[in-house]
Amino acid sequence: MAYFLGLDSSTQSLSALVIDTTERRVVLDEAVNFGRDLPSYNSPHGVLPNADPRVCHSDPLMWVEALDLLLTRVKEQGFDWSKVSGISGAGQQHGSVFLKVPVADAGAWSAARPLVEQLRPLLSVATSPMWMDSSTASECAEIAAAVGGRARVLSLTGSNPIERFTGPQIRKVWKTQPAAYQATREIHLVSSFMASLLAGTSAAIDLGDGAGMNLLDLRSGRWDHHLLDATAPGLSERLRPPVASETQVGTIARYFVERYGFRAGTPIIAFSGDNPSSLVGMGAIEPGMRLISLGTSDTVFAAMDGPRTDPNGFGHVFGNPAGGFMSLICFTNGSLAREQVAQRFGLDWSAFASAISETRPGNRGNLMLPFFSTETTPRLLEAGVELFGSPEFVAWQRPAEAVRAVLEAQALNMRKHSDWIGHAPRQLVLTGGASRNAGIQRVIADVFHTPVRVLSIGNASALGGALRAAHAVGNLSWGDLFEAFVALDPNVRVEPDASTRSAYAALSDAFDEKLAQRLSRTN
Ligand code: XUL
Repeated sequence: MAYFLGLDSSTQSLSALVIDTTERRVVLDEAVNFGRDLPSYNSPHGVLPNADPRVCHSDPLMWVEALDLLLTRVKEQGFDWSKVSGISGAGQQHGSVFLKVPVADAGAWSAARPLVEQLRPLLSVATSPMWMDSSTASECAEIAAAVGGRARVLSLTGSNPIERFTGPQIRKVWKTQPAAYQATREIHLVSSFMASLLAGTSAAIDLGDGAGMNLLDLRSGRWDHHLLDATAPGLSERLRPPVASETQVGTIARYFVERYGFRAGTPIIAFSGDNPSSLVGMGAIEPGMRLISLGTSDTVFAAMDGPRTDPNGFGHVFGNPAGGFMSLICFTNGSLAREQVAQRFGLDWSAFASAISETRPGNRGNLMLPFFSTETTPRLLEAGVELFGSPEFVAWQRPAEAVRAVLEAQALNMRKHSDWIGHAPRQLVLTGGASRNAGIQRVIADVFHTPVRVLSIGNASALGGALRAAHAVGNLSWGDLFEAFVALDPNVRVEPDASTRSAYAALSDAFDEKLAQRLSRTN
């Protein structure tokens, strides 16, 4: 029997998934929801409220407390943590944690006190900027100017300077909290921070997640010194060199052995970003599959042969944890936008799905620009929802049409901005909470004119962590692991309806026109 644990510290929850590679089955799938289970952090969706809608931070102590809570809860259910032979995992991308003492110097955690108490004094910056933040436009411009322009940053790092990326966020900390930056000796991504907690030592950032910082030279796999210098003084001393994703970054800290019964010496493999981890969890490490993750953010991604960049400048190149690269386009207005529409009309998710069968593809021309928050694709630094069409629709009096409108606009926006990835995909594979919603599956299949499938296991990011641990520690081949754990759900096979083509061609033109008007007005 061999058990491998994958953790996923995402925007709204921390989840744990354990696979048994001998019996070829998932033996544990459990999560802590930050809003519900840790209400004292005042972050119902994992993000702290802020008067400025562009500023999105989270309390890193919430992530620490969630780890203890999750491990305790699972232990109380009778699960035997000593069976786990290797651990890896993932974190929401781009978020940063600033420490005044490196974990390597402080990580001999005492098992007598909760981890959160031991972490609190180590933080040099109280709150962590996270991926929903869009407050660093001037820092992006400054970094670009210092290294010779945006195109230079794009060709080196695979992404334009992007507001939510870690480099511009670090620069903002340096500018706005100089004393705190001076006191900082170690900067982590959420992924390397979680790995460091478990290992009780400073875990390096992996190439998958490190590529989301505007600091990594994609081709050499090293931090680029011009970018480090352009971002903040002394940054190279505060970041460990990045490592390949299969690197062992430590073994489990005594704290977890004594408190939860983990086996001493259990290897910890570098954590990665949630999207790179999902690429593994969806069995898509070779080019050819097109994936859509419907979570707090919606993302479209695929493994790619070489680091090819988005000509429109919205997409990214990240490291593929199995080697090579992946493309990714992130849409900030994902599940929270869908939730806003559902809440407005008091709809549950099944009513949300039924709304699709009650309305017609193309929505009789009714159209929404669904930017409930600022958006990264396309880049919109002002939030704002706009409705166009019949007076009743525009007055929010048509619940079913509003549901269709948000889903159609999201799908049109995804299609429009993911064309550059390459050949038309044979099928789209969905993951994430919303991927099980039949209405969403139907709209995506029709808008992309492509068959839609979903995976049997919903949490691709945590599964990716478990598979990476099994590959690195258990020496199991990707092929065997994917055969055992990555299966398309045989019951979901949504074929596109050819009769919707003309309706969507018209709606797509209208969407392009309204979006162009909006962009020229606001940017
Ligand atoms: C990707 C991105 C989001 C977060 C969500 O670039 O910003 O998908 O990783 O957790």
